[in-house]
Amino acid sequence: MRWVALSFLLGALLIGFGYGQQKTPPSKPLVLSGTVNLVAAANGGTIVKFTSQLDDEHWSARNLIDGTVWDGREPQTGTNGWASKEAKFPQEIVFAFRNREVKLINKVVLDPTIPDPTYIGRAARDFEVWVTTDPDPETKNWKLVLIGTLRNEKRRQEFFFLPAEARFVKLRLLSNHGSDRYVALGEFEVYEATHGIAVLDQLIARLEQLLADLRRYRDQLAEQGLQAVTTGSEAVEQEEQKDEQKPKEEQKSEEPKKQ
Ligand SMILES: [Ca+2]
Repeated sequence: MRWVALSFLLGALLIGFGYGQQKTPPSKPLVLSGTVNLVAAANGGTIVKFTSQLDDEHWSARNLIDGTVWDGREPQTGTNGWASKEAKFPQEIVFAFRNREVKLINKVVLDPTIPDPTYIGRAARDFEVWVTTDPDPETKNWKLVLIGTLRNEKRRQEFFFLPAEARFVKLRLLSNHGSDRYVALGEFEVYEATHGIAVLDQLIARLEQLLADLRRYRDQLAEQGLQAVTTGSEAVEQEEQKDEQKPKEEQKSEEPKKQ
């Protein structure tokens, strides 16, 4: 099992480096993302402003960063999400990190999971992500970092972009999946770009361990191979001895026929 896991790890690493898919470019950059959702309310994230919300209770913009989505179970633990007042576009929501710090970010996750069935078409579809480092959220100095389209599916959908510094992140929704009532979204997440050198250090450490394991595996195989060869040659010798005896027996059995 250990070597199965090792082979899997090796394969995963090679694919990670792009060896496994040379013709099609990797969907994720080598620069990795952190695992802490910077805009989650639990992590100090806040909603700075928004263009509209359907109400301040069930469909509040706060629901975008509360760490839950509707799970369809009873009792329900997730919230509905956010919904706009009307199906008018664009709709914008501006987010900030803890203490309005500037962070280098490269990934967002949008989860269009809401109580409404997908065929009604209320979930968000086309969107843009804009950032600014300006201390004033009313600034006009925004930079576009991502243009994306969400599938009409109730699941988390990840989007990567080139690392960009941000004090505020603006989610700009351009359409839904057809409803003329409103546009809705279950959760919005933002992740920090992990420092490139730290990522490479981690990869080197993992590769060194992997190489050590592979050397041990090679030695083990060589040892087993040697045993197999030795055992094999003994078996061959026995077969050869049998073959040597066989013709004599055949000759013996053929002899009476000739008489
Ligand atoms: Ca939510």
